[in-house]
Amino acid sequence: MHVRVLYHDHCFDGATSAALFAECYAQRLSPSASFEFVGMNHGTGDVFAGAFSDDPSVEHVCVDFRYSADPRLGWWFDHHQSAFMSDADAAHFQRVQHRRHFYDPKAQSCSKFLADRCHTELGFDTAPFADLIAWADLIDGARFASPEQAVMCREPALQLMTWVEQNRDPQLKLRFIDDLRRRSLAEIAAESYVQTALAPLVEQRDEVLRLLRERAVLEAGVVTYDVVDQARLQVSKFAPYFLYPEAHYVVGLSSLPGRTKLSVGSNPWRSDRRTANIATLCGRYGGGGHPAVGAVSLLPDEVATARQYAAEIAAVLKEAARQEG
Ligand SMILES: [Mn+2]
Repeated sequence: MHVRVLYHDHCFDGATSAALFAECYAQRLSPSASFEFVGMNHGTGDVFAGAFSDDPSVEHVCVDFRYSADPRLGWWFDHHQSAFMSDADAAHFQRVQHRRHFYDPKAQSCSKFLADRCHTELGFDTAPFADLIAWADLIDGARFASPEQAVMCREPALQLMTWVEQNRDPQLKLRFIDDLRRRSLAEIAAESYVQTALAPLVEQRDEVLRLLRERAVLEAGVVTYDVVDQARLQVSKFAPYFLYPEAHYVVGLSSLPGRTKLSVGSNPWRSDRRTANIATLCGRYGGGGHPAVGAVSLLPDEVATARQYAAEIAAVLKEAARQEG
């Protein structure tokens, strides 16, 4: 049997889900199975174009990625809220009741959900992968212990999370999934293919922190920063809380390709305290997001407008922070 594994690309949970399923398949279903791995990316149009083979000897599995009504989809595991691209797809999933299609939008990670299902359904021994599964669950749920853990990413699993999100080398994607099946996270993170790629990312992170130390200001519970003059500087949404762990909210301005971005967030380590609805607040300015984090995108030449919006939003959030105490 040849198994084609479609998995969520550029994502630690996606790579881990792919490795766990392949390992389960080889151990419990077919020791002689061969595998190929195809990274899948969300987007508009038919994202499954070319993903399914007409060869009847190929078994298809899709992990940590959206549903396809294609009858060739043999196995499916997902936990994304946005798993169904249309009502027709959702209705198809409900109607077919496929015994090898598994979906739980309440699962924090696909890795843990898949491992649990493979244990129950196929008797897969997940114990050797307990560390990997626990880290995938923490990472996909963004349950970082502290801003320092989220920003510095010192633990091997978090180094590998950073690596997998930026890697674009197709051969190394396969090597990484293979490594996840047989080696510890510490062993993989120490590999030169990982450390070489991480070095420039660590430099960029330090550059962001240096700039934020100069420019980010905490006032009345709200951190504001403006790095619009730094082209394409990506500020991690956790970095402001690393500098100001007590902050209630963050309002930041940056320049990304083709847009001026106004980022608005609430402190994820103090989510119990949040009273402002950031999706609603950003919505007033043509943006959107979630109750806890959102953004407004403007054109590259609308910096003055963006600064005006940022000041207004910061004022609303300072009042919210004042009442939160
Ligand atoms: Mn996931």
